[in-house]
Amino acid sequence: MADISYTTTQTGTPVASDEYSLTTGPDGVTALHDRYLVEKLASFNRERVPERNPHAKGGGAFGTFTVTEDVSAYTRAAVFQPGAEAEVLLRFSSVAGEQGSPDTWRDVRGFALRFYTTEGNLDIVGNNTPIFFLRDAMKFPDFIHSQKRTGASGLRNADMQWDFWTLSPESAHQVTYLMGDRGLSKSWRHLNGYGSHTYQWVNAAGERFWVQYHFISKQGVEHMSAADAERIAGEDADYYRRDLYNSIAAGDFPTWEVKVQVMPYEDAKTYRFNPFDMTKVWPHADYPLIKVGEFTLNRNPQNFFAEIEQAAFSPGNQVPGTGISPDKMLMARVFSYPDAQRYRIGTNYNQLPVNQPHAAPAFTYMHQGNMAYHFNSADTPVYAPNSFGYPHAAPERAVEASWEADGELVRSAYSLHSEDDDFGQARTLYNDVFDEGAKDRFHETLAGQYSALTVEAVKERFFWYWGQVDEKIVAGIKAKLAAQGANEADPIGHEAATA
Ligand code: HDE
Repeated sequence: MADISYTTTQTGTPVASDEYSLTTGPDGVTALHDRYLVEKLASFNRERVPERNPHAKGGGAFGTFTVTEDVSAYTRAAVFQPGAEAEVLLRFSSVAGEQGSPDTWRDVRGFALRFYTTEGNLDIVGNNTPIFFLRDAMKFPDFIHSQKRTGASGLRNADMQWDFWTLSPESAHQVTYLMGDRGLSKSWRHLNGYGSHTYQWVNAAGERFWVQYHFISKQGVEHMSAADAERIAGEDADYYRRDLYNSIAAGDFPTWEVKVQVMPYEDAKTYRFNPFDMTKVWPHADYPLIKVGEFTLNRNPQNFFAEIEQAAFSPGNQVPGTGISPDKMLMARVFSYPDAQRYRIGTNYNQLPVNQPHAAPAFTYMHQGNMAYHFNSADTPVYAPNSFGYPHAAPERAVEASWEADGELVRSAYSLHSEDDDFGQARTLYNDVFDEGAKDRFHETLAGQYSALTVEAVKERFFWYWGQVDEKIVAGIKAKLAAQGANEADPIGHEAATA
């Protein structure tokens, strides 16, 4: 309930009416100086901040993380010490759809996890897949453009999407995930999350390790059929958002296990796959999963706009004992997320309650800028170093990720490790992870995707691309095509490609 029983202007003045403008007589002209009318209309016109591009449609909740194991041999980060607890915020999202798009369009799902730790906010901003379409950030804007809308008609277009993918063979592993069951999750509660990149951990002795984060749903990983996804897309665009909100409101709190794969620092140089190439996984047989703890989502946001729409995650939000790696995509994201958020929300977006550290003090000499809210005490200098004993850097507290790097500045693909290629791990996923049912649904989906293509060159490359993964996939697609009518348009939100 509100603290008072009456409505006011934004500055607290009780208002005379919530329904009538100020006019000369009941039928006269409207007074320009009707401050409340002007204030309400002006506020209404400014209620939107630019939506995320991508990941516009989403939802999230708060919860609690607890460390149940001892991984202090690998990291000194306070949040991962035995018995440690931290508040978390998790935002789920889809990638390509705009804010009003249906939750159940086939897509990768964002899994943006924030730990409010005693050493600052730690954000692991990943997806529900352990890899990604690309391995160099330079192609990211083009990739997202190809997933969204054509310049002329403003419609989504299968030819555009598959033209980009089949000209970017590094995408094959992730597209295999996307066109498989993981592309149509049963709900946000029934999917795993991944850091997707390689990160770095540093222990108390300063020893460095490379890690991959895995967030394993204790609800299980379940999918829905393409037919159900398409039906629900028409019935309830907010199906996933509603499911999460109502589950938590009913006390049905979803839980994920937090696990990591740990690679000794020196292994990276000779590992059979480039561990920093985010189109690749580290097979669990090489580096098994190690449990760290669990988190449970148990609190819905009080206000969706303030706490979820304005939540500003960044892969650059690391804490002492954790850090990034020389993954070209990850290094670019560290720049891009704050850049997007300064544009979307404003200069002082980290002063918003949801983005403030909740369990750590913050002191900076960064000040002013639009809508600055926090400020230092009057006697505080506005600079460091200073002669008055005010805060300055404490290197012993700041433990940053590091690695050796040298060489001439070049524009080049990564150096190849012994088993690096664009299709091998997609082949393993198809043959060793997909069961017969999953393979059959995969063939059906790809036949539906193929049916939306109209450009001959793309149609030819489509079969080349899947043939590189495994000729059995091409045979499966063609069997489905031959069965006619087997291909309901896949619920990915495409318009007819020729539209
Ligand atoms: Fe994002 N990404 N991304 N992305 N991404 C954004 O941040 C970007 C990438 C992911 O729930 C944006 O505030 C670049 C990989 C999620 O708030 C933006 C590159 C992965 C979310 C942005 C990538 C992701 C975003 C959009 C290539 C999985 C939603 C507005 C280097 C590992 C986070 C914003 C939330 C959001 C940039 C690639 C996942 C534009 C430049 C790889 C889950 O800053």
